[in-house]
Amino acid sequence: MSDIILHHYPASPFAEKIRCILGAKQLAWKSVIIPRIMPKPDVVALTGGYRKTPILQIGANIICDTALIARKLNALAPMPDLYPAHAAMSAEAISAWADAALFQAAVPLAFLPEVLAQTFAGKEADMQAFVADRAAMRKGSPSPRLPLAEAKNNFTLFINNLERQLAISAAFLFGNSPTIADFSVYHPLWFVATKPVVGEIFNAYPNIRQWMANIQALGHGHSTDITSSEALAIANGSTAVISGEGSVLPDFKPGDAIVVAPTDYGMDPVQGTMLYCNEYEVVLSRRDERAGEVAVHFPRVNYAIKKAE
Ligand SMILES: N[C@@H](CCC(=O)N[C@@H](CS)C(=O)NCC(=O)O)C(=O)O
Repeated sequence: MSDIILHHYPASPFAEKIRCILGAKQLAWKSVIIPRIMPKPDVVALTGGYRKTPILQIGANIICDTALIARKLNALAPMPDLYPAHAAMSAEAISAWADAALFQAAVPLAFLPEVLAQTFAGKEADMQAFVADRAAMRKGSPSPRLPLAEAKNNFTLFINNLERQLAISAAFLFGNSPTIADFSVYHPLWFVATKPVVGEIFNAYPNIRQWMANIQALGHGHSTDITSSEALAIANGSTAVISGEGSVLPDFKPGDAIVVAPTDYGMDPVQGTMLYCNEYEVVLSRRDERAGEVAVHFPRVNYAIKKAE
């Protein structure tokens, strides 16, 4: 099998979700540090337009969105099982809720102007560029950013519940082994906990701190740095592995020209030829001058598939 390559940047919470899963599974991986704002020419060369962080590359297979990345990593390294039968519905439901509602509540806290000023060490122009980039990414989104008072309220409510539940939990949310729910709840909390001043909120939550320490103890696996040019060359020198066939959608079939886009925010469309579509993922093939022929994978949930015009 080709190497696992994660395209990410250190401050990204969704990337932290995947780094922790790589740790839980003790995987070796290659790390490509990408820009945190547009333009991201080397990311877009691989994805065809999708710009969110992180993306996973395995040879010429490009996997977008942590919901699908986690599922792929679980298939590659089944232990610990992120989707055990005893939590099959609950862990996935909590994961989807945390990646959306909990993350939405965390963002305004982690992006408070005084926190951003420290994050960007007073570099006003960089901070402005970041704020403008995120505003552009959310343009037209059906889930606009929460007002601060609402975000604070919701975040506190959520972590109060978590603190109560963890008081009678084992090491992780569903027992002694972590599931997808742990990693999805962890990353928005990590986002806030690692920020100056707002991070102090967790001083009053000893059970959450212990649970976060349990996840941190899993580590991030074993990573080696490579450049984005090296990653592009790997994609170009590889042939995509196609592990599915057919289409579960009556109106679409393999070979159709399609456009896939997220439905929540950062809704940049990606065009290509459908390779296959099942209940978990839609996979399209596209060609890029530098990346060559790649297979780009998207989850079905939170993504729209249309016919290309
Ligand atoms: N549903 C996506 C969400 C990813 C996401 O929102 N990532 C943030 C960073 S943590 C992002 O893309 N921000 C804009 C950027 O990095 O360009 C996933 O699960 O991967």
